[in-house]
Amino acid sequence: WTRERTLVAVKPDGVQRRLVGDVIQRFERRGFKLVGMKMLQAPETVLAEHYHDLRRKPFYPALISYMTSGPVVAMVWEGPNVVCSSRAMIGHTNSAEAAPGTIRGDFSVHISRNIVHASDSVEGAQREIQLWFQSSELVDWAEEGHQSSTY
Ligand code: YYY
Ligand code: MG
Repeated sequence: WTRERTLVAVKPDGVQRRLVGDVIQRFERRGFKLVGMKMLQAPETVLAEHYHDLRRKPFYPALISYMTSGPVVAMVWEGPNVVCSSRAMIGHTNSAEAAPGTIRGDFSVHISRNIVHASDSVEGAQREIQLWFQSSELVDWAEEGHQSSTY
């Protein structure tokens, strides 16, 4: 068993629309474990690295300006299959195609204002967690044993 973690971030539109609590609640109720969280104005250097693969896309300048338009809430969640499950919970990249019940499908209609980020692979998650968090900012807390999420 290896511990799986992923990076989830509520984007500036999610913060503006007071959806931070709803996003956290969905991950908590699913049974995932919150091991890191902070609010910050995302530095352009971090975003450039975070979205490095998209740097040549036509929407890239708009994406960076959106992501710097206000604070984000970055989180690290841990649990079995958390990378894949998180992607299912946030829904399709294009909100217009996102299923009801997903975060994007419940709160967003446009790809350029899609509320939330989640890493798309285990390797990507490790890279993104290191990019957004110092290891000292991650908390390795023990579960009591009566949590539904104990694994
Ligand atoms: O991982 P995910 O956020 O679902 O999509 P990516 O393909 O990684 O793109 C990152 C980000 O870029 C997406 O959440 C919105 C934005 N974007 C866009 O504005 N227009 C596109 N055609 C594709 C992506
Ligand atoms: Mg992505």
